[in-house]
Amino acid sequence: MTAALLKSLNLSKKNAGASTGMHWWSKTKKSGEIISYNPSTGQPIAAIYKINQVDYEYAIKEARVAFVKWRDVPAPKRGEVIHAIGMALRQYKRALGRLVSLEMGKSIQEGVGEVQEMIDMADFAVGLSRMLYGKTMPSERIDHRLCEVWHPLGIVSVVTAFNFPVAVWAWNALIAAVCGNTVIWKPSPKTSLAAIAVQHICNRVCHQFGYRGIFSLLVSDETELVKNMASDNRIALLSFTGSTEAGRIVNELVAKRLGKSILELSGNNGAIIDKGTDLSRVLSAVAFSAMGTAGQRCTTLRRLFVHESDYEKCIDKLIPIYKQIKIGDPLNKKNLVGPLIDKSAVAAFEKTIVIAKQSGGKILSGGKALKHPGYFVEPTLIKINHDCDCVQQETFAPILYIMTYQTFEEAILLHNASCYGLSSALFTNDLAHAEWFLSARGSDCGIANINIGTSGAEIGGAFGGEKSTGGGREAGSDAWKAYMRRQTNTVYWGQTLTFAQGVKFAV
Ligand code: UN1
Repeated sequence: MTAALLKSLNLSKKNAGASTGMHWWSKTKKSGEIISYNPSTGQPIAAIYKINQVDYEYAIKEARVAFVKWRDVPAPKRGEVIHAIGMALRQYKRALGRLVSLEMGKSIQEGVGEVQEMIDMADFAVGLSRMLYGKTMPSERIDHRLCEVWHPLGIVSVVTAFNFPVAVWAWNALIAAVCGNTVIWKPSPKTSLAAIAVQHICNRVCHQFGYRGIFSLLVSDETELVKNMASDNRIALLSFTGSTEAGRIVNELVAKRLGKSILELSGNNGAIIDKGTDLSRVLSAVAFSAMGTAGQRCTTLRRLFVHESDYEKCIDKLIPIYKQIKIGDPLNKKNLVGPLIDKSAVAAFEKTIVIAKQSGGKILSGGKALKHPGYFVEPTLIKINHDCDCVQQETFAPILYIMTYQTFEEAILLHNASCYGLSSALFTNDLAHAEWFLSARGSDCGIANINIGTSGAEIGGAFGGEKSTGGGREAGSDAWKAYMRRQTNTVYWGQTLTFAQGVKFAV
């Protein structure tokens, strides 16, 4: 099955790790290989040759040359290329979704859903290609026109994580390209094959339009590469998805050269169930948010606050939901939860369970790694006190801490006590509480939802979070502005020059 799948995506058993266009795939073999593993079995799927410094320089040069041409292409024409990429993604939706599922381990529904998210991004970017609006402001002087225009930045680098191997690239790359930038992608080494498949699709489409170097790919597992990118003045914007720890290093290096960055870092998302909420209506949203993608979304629900009067009832209803969840091969659509990405993720899960128990946490369901091949763990529900240290850590696994509160005000305080600020949710029928949660004294996160879970954000909104989540915004709304530079223009078309602020300067 694997061989047929790779073939349907034009992938061979051995792929070179760098491409800037249809006819240029690196021939480098000396830097060694990265093995892509199937997390459901622990078995290798394929090997990819890593890039070297020469490949890196080549990609930068190509992206620079391509940018000089691409920035002059009218944005609606750039949109046509993105439209064709969206059409190609529709054609390969099933195969690419299966590859994502095979290599990353998310359920097939979520794998295909991720490709749908790319398609949605392509559609959004095409619309945007006719809407990169600048403002015109009234000038304080006669016969002057004052306005803003938006220009592309240059080379945009996109560093993505394993958990969304292709969608997060699309959030960044398709917007960046429609804005007139060229894009160099450094995917997670754990999901290189999905990235290579996407690069093949882009290469084919760009070739049809007579372009190369708009989208490039660099496959490597060297952390030095990301540091080099962060320090490289030729990269105008670095969009980085990863841990807060790594994001801090990237941020420092980019800031040092006064470059631009977009940071989408860790999260520790919380949800509040308001007093008296109909639990049967909300618990499937809670369960999906907590264990979808095996708890490996940045938006995964990790902290659940339930009013004390409903706490035990909520636990009684959640436990059977947890016990009946089907864990197994993500390519079998009966299974809702697949494996974690690798052995170290399982070790982190187990370590957190030990710490939670030592801190007085009670395991209500799950708590163990499965004893069969692959990196499967049980979705886990833990009754715990909010002030335990482990509650404040992000463990990239399906662990949900369930905690209690007395007043709504207290629930918001506990919710906002996290150092992260990505996604949040409130389940309620109380309009005043809903508005409170969404007000300035409510949730302090980048995403705040009412009566839906923390995960499953649509691309139309800007995606990102506050505090140690990094503050970046990607995907919809006006997130495109981060991929462009704003220029303020003043044009004088009269006969008698006047100066701003009423200054008289007679010469
Ligand atoms: C992430 O959690 O890493 O909201 C990205 C969602 C997806 C994207 C999540 N649209 O779950």
